[in-house]
Amino acid sequence: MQLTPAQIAQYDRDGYLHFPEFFTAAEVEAMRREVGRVSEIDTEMVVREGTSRVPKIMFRMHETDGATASPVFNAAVRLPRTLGVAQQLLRDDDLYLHHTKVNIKAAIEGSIWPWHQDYGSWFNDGIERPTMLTMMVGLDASKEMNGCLYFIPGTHVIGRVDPYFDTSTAYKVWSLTPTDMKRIIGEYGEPVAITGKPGSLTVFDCNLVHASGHNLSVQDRWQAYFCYNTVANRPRDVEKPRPDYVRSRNWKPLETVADDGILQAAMATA
Ligand SMILES: O=C(O)CCC(=O)C(=O)O
Repeated sequence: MQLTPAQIAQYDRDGYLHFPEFFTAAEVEAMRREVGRVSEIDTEMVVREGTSRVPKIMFRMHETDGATASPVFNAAVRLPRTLGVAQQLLRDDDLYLHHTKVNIKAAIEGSIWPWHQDYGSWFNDGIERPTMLTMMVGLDASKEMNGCLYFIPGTHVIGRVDPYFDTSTAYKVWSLTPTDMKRIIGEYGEPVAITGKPGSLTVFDCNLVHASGHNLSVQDRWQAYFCYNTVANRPRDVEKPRPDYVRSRNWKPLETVADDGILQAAMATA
């Protein structure tokens, strides 16, 4: 999939691009089946809400080894539509995944992600430059009521703002301070709700300021996140590195698969 110069200019200006219909219903169904399967597995890569069994975050489904490995997600991250778009936006053919995850945001129980920049924590992983982006895949409809993301368009150009470690949230996040957030919203304007149907895709820059609220509805809000980095920008060694499922050590350049790779993988494992 070739992006137009206008789409690339829009990404450079706003820090994100939204594609309302990116994956087919059959592809969404194949990914959802895998999320359901993996959510039952007991591993540290499936994080649950508090002490309950309710899944919250599921990591590392894109790899071919490990407890959460999923051939369907392994294909999803390498399609010409996904990997190819990441290569165009990062202006580099050699990419790997810093991590991938599925955020469940369970009905009623699913909790907030405070205002942050992803590069706020990825810098601490030893990554020197913000040549990174995330693809957010809608596996459910995302709405304001079920805890969709909010972006502040254009904030990626600020660069990394020093975060603090917010321990008040269920999943602790390197977050932006209230003082910084008031200044940023004053300067860049009101947040935009990123809503969409199942099968939508939103690509966003690792310095774009974003957050999400509680899921106040009675339906889960499943979304997958594929976080690409350039191989040239792989992390340097740091003291006490985070586990492989959040700070990958697999820096081999990703290779593209066929564009119907999700369905092929689903059929092969059925
Ligand atoms: O899934 C969500 O609601 C928010 C996730 C998020 O902001 C992140 O992973 O950086």
